[in-house]
Amino acid sequence: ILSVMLVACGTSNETSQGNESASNGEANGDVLTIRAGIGLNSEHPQYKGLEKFKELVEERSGGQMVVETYHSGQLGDDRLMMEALQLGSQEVTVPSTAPVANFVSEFSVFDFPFLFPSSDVADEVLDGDVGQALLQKLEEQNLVGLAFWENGFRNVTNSKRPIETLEDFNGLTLRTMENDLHLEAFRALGANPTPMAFTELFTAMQQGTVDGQENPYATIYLEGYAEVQNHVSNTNHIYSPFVFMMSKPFFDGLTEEQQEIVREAALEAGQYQRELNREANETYLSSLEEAGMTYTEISEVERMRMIEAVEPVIDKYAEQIGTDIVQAVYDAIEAAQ
Ligand code: KDG
Repeated sequence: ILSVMLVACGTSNETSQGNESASNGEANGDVLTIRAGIGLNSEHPQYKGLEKFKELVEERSGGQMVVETYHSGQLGDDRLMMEALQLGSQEVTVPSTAPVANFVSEFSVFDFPFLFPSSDVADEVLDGDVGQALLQKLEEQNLVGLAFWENGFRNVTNSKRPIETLEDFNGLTLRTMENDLHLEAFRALGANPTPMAFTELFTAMQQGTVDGQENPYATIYLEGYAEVQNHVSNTNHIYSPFVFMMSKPFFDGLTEEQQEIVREAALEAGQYQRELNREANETYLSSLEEAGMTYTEISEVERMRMIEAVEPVIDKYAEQIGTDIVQAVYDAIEAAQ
């Protein structure tokens, strides 16, 4: 009877963990499984970063911690995964800062339109004091912010017309992330924005529920949006950071050594992810043109008009967030240049 029970036990263990390295882990039941889920697909640098995190954690913990990676919203959309982290039913997710602002409103500051002049400046600000102070705030929400990764500069695509001037936004139905600042910024530009989870976006464009969307070139290309979108412009309107976060109930249960391993791995995998991501965002604009999309450049004059159009929205949110944090971000940007 005992051997039957042991066999049964072994089997159920293996299926519940569903992961090759998990079943190779220690037999004493001490193996900790980290389920890490993202919305983007397995071709995206974000997923390559997650694979790097897995490699580092498994190697450095000697198999005591195993990482299962999930892409394409297999575990849910950004909001759902963050809620799962709060409850302790999922361990890691890497959302854009925009949906994070629904949990800690100050995160909206990083999504101010036309804020960061370059990725390098963004790195310095996010990895510096202000960025780290905001990661700390996640603890109030039962989340642990371990590192900033990169989504990148966002660009508008649509199926109706080239966007060249401010007026070209008029009446376009654009999907935005679920974030009020994004929504109001696109209203200020004249578009008709509608918030939606990333997991629903492709179908919405395919069925014509929305005319367009905005994302970095890597996402636009790798998610196959060229199949359902005709035009892309270098609006570069918002720089999107990713937040690598862990469930606080899970993190608190780790030994100090294990906490150090996941923290270091999140940072190192983040360096790797940022590099891959920058290459991808540079490469894929020409791939989009090859895939048949028309590319339109925004002139400096038009960009200035867009910047002016969103200014009242920025002022409103700066006041809401608190001028001290916003000023600290502006100062850090200036110091980084
Ligand atoms: O994995 C991250 C995605 O879920 C999402 O944050 C990507 O930029 C994104 C979007 O437009 O929703």
